[in-house]
Amino acid sequence: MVIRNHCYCFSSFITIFVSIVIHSFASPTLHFCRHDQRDALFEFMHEFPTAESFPSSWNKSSDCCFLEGVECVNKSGQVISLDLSDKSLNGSLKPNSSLFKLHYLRDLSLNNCSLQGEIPSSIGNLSRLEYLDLGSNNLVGEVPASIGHLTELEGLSLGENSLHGSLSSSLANLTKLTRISLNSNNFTSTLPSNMSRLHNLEWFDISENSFFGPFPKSLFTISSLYLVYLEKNQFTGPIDFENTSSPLFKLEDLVLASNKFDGLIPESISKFLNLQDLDLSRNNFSGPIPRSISMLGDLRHLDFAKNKLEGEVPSSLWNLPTVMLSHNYFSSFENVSHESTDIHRLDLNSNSFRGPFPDWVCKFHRLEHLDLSNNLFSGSIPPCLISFTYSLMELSLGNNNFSGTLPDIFSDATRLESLDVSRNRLEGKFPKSLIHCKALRHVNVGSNKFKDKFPHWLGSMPSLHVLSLRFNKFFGPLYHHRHMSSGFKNLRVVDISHNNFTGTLPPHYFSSWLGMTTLTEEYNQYMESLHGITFFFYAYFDSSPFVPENYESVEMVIKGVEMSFERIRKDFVAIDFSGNRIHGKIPESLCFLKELRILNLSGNVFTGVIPRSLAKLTKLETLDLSSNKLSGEIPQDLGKLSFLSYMNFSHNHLQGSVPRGTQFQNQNCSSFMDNPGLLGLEEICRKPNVLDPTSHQPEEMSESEESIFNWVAAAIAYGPGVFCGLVLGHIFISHNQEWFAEKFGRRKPE
Ligand SMILES: *[C@@H]1O[C@H](CO)[C@@H](O)[C@H](O)[C@H]1NC(C)=O
Ligand SMILES: *[C@@H]1O[C@H](CO)[C@@H](O)[C@H](O)[C@H]1NC(C)=O
Ligand SMILES: *[C@@H]1O[C@H](CO)[C@@H](O)[C@H](O)[C@H]1NC(C)=O
Ligand SMILES: *[C@@H]1O[C@H](CO)[C@@H](O)[C@H](O)[C@H]1NC(C)=O
Ligand SMILES: *[C@@H]1O[C@H](CO)[C@@H](O)[C@H](O)[C@H]1NC(C)=O
Ligand SMILES: *[C@@H]1O[C@H](CO)[C@@H](O)[C@H](O)[C@H]1NC(C)=O
Ligand SMILES: *[C@@H]1O[C@H](CO)[C@@H](O)[C@H](O)[C@H]1NC(C)=O
Ligand SMILES: *[C@@H]1O[C@H](CO)[C@@H](O)[C@H](O)[C@H]1NC(C)=O
Ligand SMILES: *[C@@H]1O[C@H](CO)[C@@H](O)[C@H](O)[C@H]1NC(C)=O
Ligand SMILES: *[C@@H]1O[C@H](CO)[C@@H](O)[C@H](O)[C@H]1NC(C)=O
Ligand SMILES: *[C@@H]1O[C@H](CO)[C@@H](O)[C@H](O)[C@H]1NC(C)=O
Ligand SMILES: CC(=O)N[C@H]1CO[C@H](CO)[C@@H](O)[C@@H]1O
Repeated sequence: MVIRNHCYCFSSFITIFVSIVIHSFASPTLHFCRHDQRDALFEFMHEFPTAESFPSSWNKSSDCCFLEGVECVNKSGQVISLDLSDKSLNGSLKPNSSLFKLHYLRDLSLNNCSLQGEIPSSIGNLSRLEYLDLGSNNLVGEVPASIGHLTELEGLSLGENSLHGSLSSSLANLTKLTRISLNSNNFTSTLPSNMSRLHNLEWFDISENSFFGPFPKSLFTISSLYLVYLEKNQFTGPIDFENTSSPLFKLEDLVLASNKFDGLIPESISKFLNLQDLDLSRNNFSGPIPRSISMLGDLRHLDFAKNKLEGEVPSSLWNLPTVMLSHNYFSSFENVSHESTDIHRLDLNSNSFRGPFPDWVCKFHRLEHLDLSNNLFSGSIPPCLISFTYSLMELSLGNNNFSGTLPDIFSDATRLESLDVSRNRLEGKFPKSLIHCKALRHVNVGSNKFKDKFPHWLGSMPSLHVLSLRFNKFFGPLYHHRHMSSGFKNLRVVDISHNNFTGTLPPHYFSSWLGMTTLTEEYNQYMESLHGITFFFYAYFDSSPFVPENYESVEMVIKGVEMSFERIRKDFVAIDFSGNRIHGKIPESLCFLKELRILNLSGNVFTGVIPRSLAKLTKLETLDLSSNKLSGEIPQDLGKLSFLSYMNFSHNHLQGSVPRGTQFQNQNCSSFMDNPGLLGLEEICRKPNVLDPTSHQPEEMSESEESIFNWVAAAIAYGPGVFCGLVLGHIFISHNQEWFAEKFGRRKPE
């Protein structure tokens, strides 16, 4: 993408100019500056509350032509350029500002100066301006019509402000303009109906506004055009380039994304022979991809995603580095015979492709991202994919009809970050060669028929954030003491529900899951200061969890409702172990996972009491412990969890009274049923309560919560059995003496 902050300053020129002058006339008595110009400059400076943020050279004993950011004409001493970009002026441009006395200005750049208020119409007095850059400020109001007086203007940059209203039709008078940047404002108007007078225009960026009306055809009669960004506006109707008289050789970027354009993509698009970036995504285009697209030999990035395009995908696209066609109605490909070495990203997600895996894809030796998910592909996944696994970063084949095994082809896939083969009919073993994929962040093989033991080695993947094995036939113990060093240090979302996992989970089971833990420096230091335990925690706490901008897609049951996430929210942290045969106690170490929002342990064979320390999970929104063999009371402290909007304790052996607190009182009666010893349900079960899973979306947490340090300190004060913390570490070491001795060459410290 092209850089959006256009600074029209001539700073390098100024530097050269100034140094030449200094070297030639080092005498301080030589003055170039005109007094009226100097006075205007200093008056302008004092119009701002933060006059001290002007460069330090701005003092009256300096020649005003040598002030930083100022440029004069040598002989006359007229100030022709003023560039104060990135200086925080923190004020407004007054209508009677002395700035407007600088009549000779050709170049005015006040980009990123924290300017507020409106652009005064006196700006029209600077009639010699060639470049005006007020780009990245907090300017409001409308652009004054007087801008039309600036007939010498070549560059106009007003992007990233809060300007609104209509664009003065006088703009079409500014025939010398080569660059217009009005991006990221609030303009709501149509464009001038005939812009062909702007016959020098090269750069036209009006993205992220509310411009509306038909496609600005007249723009494309300008043969100097180099870049057109219209994305994120409200333009409607069909596009066409018929009046584009001759081929436009210069246009390289055409971005029309996120408007309401419709109709066919015209064959005339091929008039832009040097086009490199063509983005028509998120519109309402229909019909096929025009065949003429093959004439665009320089095209590198083609994005037609989220339209209503259909038919066959022409094979000429396989020569482009990036092809994004997701969320359309494409149904077939033109066959590919040649090898393609250029294509890096192929996204065919959510179309209507059917039939066997398109194994000519195996000829794409540099493929980094392949997304075929949400189609109707069937048959097996071919082992020939191994031909590009060394470059592969993303493989998404989810929600098709693939069957057979997932070939064990990943031993070279050291760049692989995301593997999603969920919602197919794959069976057999989970591919062991994935152990080589140290870059893995996201593994989703849910809703298949994989039959294997739990892949413990995934725990050693340093970046693994999302793991879904749900609805398969995985079996055997979930925990094995020999694998305890496998930390799952960065896991944020784990769903292994509805398999056949067995065994117990030791109390420390979750203690290495740092990705779900609120880490603080104090916590680290505290753990290190505890003699003996230091080693154990040190081994895990050597790096803080890496939280990426977003995750790939995953499906989960949230608050009792199956949901599918295309992008997972950064703060979404969830554990679903439901529907297995795990027995024994609920591990106390859950209480470390302070970032946890969803916890589902239902449908297992957990026994013992509900750990009171769960009340430390202050971000918890969903807690499902139903259908286990839990006994004892529901900890009263859980009533204080103010975000806990969905909970289910049904089908256990719980007794005692249900905690007070609105979250409990608002639950459905069924959340507590089949616990014969449970008391205090009269209120809850009397009211007709329809659970609305969309309600109670929690707001952001305030930062007022206690730090984990205080909480661990409290754990010690309360003593064993109350919280985890220290006690947990102790339990861990005594359970794993052999491992500890082997790892650190010494016995458990007393
Ligand atoms: C004014 O700026 C010049 C540099 O341009 C500097 O040499 C001089 O010391 C400054 N004078 C004051 C009073 O700050
Ligand atoms: C300014 O004056 C210097 C010295 O006479 C000269 O070299 C330079 O070209 C002049 N610059 C302009 C822009 O006229
Ligand atoms: C804007 O200016 C400030 C200094 O006032 C600077 O720290 C910041 O990086 C600038 N922003 C951009 C986008 O250049
Ligand atoms: C800018 O000015 C406003 C008052 O107009 C003041 O509240 C704010 O602190 C100032 N900011 C800076 C960075 O000087
Ligand atoms: C702008 O020019 C008009 C006349 O040309 C004059 O009346 C006005 O004072 C000027 N404004 C400023 C701020 O210099
Ligand atoms: C500009 O006008 C304001 C009143 O609107 C006045 O207080 C100020 O002194 C004027 N400034 C100049 C430079 O004339
Ligand atoms: C455009 O320029 C013409 C003269 O060149 C002038 O008559 C007309 O008023 C201008 N239009 C606007 C909107 O400034
Ligand atoms: C647009 O303006 C140009 C000259 O400025 C003129 O030649 C052309 O006919 C106009 N087009 C339309 C559709 O009015
Ligand atoms: C396009 O060309 C046709 C015929 O030459 C003409 O009638 C029409 O006004 C033109 N449209 C634009 C927007 O220039
Ligand atoms: C897209 O076009 C269809 C007709 O093809 C129309 O029914 C639909 O409303 C349009 N959608 C938008 C968002 O403009
Ligand atoms: C789960 O595993 C047990 C053996 O451990 C087996 O008897 C049982 O049939 C399995 N259940 C399912 C649903 O596969
Ligand atoms: C589309 C858009 O963001 N419009 C905003 C433009 O700015 C005004 C305030 O200046 C807002 O009220 C609009 O919502």
